[in-house]
Amino acid sequence: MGTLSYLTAGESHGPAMLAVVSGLPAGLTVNADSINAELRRRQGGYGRGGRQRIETDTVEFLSGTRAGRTIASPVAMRIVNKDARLDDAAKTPPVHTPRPGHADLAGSVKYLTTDCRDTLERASARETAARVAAGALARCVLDGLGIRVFGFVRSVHGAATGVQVSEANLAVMMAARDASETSCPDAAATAAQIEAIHKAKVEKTTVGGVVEAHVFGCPPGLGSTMDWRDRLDSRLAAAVMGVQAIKGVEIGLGFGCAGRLGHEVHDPIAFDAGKVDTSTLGFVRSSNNAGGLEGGMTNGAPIVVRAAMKPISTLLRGMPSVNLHTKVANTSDYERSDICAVPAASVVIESVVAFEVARAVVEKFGGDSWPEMHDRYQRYIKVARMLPLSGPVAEIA
Ligand code: EPS
Repeated sequence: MGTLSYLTAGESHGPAMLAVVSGLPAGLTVNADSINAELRRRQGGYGRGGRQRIETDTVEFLSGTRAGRTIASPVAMRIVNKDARLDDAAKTPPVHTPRPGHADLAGSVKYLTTDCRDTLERASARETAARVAAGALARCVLDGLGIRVFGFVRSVHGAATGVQVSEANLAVMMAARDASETSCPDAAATAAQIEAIHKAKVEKTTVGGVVEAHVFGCPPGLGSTMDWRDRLDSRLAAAVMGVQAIKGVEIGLGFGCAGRLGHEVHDPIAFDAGKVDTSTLGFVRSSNNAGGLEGGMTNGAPIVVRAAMKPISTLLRGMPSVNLHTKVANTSDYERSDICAVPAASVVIESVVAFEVARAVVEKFGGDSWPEMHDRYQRYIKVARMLPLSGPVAEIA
């Protein structure tokens, strides 16, 4: 068995979005309802355009499961696009004036065409529906080990919340986030964010923001420091940066580390015998500036990932651009779009982070079936708590 991985396929106005997840162990209970709940969350949020009133994203399993459980083969999932019209030239006309900020110009030159639609249909953030399905499926592994992932909106166009999310207040934060139209667990910040989005709409422009994901319950040692490709922080950064419209990624204190002294940045280590049953295995920290990752590996503290989303590049007011046929200055084309998709991005970030953590779990513990993987996880925790070891691991465990 190799690694956990996934592939997505589908165009925004093609027949469907697809995700194929390979590398899951056999015997894992999969729940379409929990995947659909995440898909619903991704479709929501103040500032979304008319498309979300057309679509009702739900997942169909096409392979890899039997009677609600994985059978180790690749799991193919389909999300049907109700607004499918890609081959109808009248309904999806060519786009000749690229939108600054979108994939239109670079993609058209790259693929030697003047019709930006060939690229924009795949570049569209509609594709993130498939990524959320993949992440929600991978979460079945995390759920089985008590690892919880929580994503939320930190700010929209500067309207920010200062809330501190912790394992202790997670249920309260989750309820507050789910009650917020901007997925922000702070009612006052939500109101300011709604106002910022509304103002952008009136001004025929768009707004971006900052999203955050926290992962609670990871055992120490997920990821690796031995090869840069296996560092969990590098994989998380790549996965998050790979989401449409993301322009910056931070782990923990992130860019804030650069201006501080060493003793102000690094999280002091202490041992608390009363906390050996937690994910820290007793190695407690008074701060978490590292964002739960040291040397590319989890250290038992919560993982904290933050990302900056640029404002959506489809603007009702248009932007200065050039017609690719005539090379004459033109205002960029406008198609129905969103004013703000930061709340949706918080669900996407949560999903891609969950997938990378699940991948690290599968790589560390391995096993062809879920009972085998779970057993290996428990043995590892048991042995790690016994450090220093007094004999070969096989005898101890
Ligand atoms: C998008 C344009 C809009 C967004 C879309 C991303 O689609 P449409 O042109 O059909 O209105 O709504 O996002 C989604 C459809 C989605 O489900 O997130 C773009 O150009 O990136």
